[in-house]
Amino acid sequence: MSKTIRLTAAQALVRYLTAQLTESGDPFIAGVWAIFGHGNVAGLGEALHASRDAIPTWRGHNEQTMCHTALAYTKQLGRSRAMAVTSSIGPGATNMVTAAALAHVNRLPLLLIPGDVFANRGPDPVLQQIEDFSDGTTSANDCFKPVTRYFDRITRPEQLLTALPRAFRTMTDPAECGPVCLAFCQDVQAEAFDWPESFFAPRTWHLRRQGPDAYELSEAADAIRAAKHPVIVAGGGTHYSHACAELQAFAARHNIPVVETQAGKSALPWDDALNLGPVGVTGASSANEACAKADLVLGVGTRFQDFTTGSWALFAANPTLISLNVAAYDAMKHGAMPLMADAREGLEALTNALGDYTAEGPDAALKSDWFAAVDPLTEAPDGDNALPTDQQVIGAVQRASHEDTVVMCAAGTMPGELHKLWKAPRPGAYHMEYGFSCMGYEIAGAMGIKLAQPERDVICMVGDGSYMMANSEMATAAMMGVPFTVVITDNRGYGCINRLQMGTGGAEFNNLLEHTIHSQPSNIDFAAHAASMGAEAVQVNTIEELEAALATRHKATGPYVVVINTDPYPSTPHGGHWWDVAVPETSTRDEVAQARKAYETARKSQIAG
Ligand SMILES: Cc1ncc(C[n+]2csc(CCOP(=O)(O)OP(=O)(O)O)c2C)c(N)n1
Ligand SMILES: [Mg+2]
Repeated sequence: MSKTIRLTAAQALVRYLTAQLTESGDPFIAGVWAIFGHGNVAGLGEALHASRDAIPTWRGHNEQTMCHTALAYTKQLGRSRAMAVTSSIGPGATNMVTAAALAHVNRLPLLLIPGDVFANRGPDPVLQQIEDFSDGTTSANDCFKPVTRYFDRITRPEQLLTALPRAFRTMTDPAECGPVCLAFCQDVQAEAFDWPESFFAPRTWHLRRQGPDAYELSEAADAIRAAKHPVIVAGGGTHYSHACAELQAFAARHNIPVVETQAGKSALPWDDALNLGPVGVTGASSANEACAKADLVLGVGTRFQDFTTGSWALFAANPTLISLNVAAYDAMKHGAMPLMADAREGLEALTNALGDYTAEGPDAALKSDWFAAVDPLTEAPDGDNALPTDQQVIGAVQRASHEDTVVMCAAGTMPGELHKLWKAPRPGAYHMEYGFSCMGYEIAGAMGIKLAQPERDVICMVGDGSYMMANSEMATAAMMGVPFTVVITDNRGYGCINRLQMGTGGAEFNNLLEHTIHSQPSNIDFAAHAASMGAEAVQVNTIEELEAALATRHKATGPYVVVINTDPYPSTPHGGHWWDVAVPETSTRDEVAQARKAYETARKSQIAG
């Protein structure tokens, strides 16, 4: 008989977490974000307290945003480490469902441990229990099933012997990576069991690097050799595979231009001659023109989401499409020739197979024309009294940035504008959550990035709308002394959606605060609000004042917030590509009828799946 140790299920779970290591010897789970309630305070809470020297427990203010912090942390580290988040049952648990979906879309590891109802059903219905009239096994946590890669409900302690290794396998498997949910029945957390000691032996999780299949490799190499104007679309998988240097070398050796998705941006430095910039709906003319002419598109670690492909109207008619991706699902998308492999392994094998093949390379004028068109938009205005634009704000932040700056955002005007305009000097300098584009990721996410890379200068760009949706982790960052900069662009509403509404023929309605039903005009003092949570905060009125405020940001010991009012109407008119947003087929508005006509014409250029 192997030796056993008597622990509660919660104590066993925590002990197991501390024994799961990365290849560099760090615990894979860096810590646990926790908001306690009756569903986790007695069981898991006791276990986390007892192990507080081995694994930190942090207290946030909202279950969803605690997950955002955890997700930004792992995204910034290229998935090499992760965090866990625990909640009570009911609302605490369902608060995490949005974040689980965010993790699922972005293929990010996250260990969710919501409390669950009593397995023994003694007190049924326990406070916050959903009662399904026809299914006794349903609980609120079933909401996690479609948005996690692994779901389990722990109704007996010994189920952890299989559930925990499965959870870690999922979080560390490059192809299947995503959120896992161990819904932990609250009575079971407190039950004792005699665990084999071997279960808690330290285990190193190797991040598998899958090589390509010989047949797929030779097919892909033949297709590339036959191409004159190939283009590489660099996606987020390039970063997750830590393959940016290999991609740069591959592009250079074969003289193939690279365009970048939102998740892929910063794979190559912005000033590498082969980096033609951002691709797609929020892309540069340089990148999009190269794609329109490309006879072959090689996707590297991309999901080919609609912003990347211009809703599949961007690429030349029927280009050869190769998808180098670690997940078969993505490698086979949209009729692509699959090259299923880890990005780094795949590029290495491909370069060996291609030998001295070189493409014709990009037309250098594409890039210089692009910057000539957009650089003036980011310059400081000279002396006029107009409201600053978001583009001018980006210019000021860019001028204040350096090699170690990470600019981050998730939703609103800024993602599109930053994708077009931000000049990222090195991998990881641009952190955009655009898989779910989740308003409310920003402030909690900025904290996660700073926790992941304390040596970096983190700048969070956030609109007033996203700030209002979720800002309370600012107080956590102030309390924990996590310094980062927040630039709030206050255009008094949902500027980007207002423009989209106008672009689809709609009346300005219910987006800017002035176009809403109200009796008092909204007038939020964001600087005072942030200051009340312990941030250092300042309101500025001009780009010059913004630059002066940014220059002192390094002195702050916690969040440093700069608020600036901006004009909700201008966006960068250059570059970009059509995006499929369905316009009503019939309407009493002439503008809608006009927009519908343009929409029908544009749809004709979509490549069928
Ligand atoms: C959670 C969530 N709800 C709704 C949306 C849809 N949406 C995208 S951007 C946006 C408005 C963002 O407003 P703000 O942050 O002020 O940015 P602005 O465009 O005004 O600069 C909305 C409602 C979303 N992406 N996420
Ligand atoms: Mg706004």
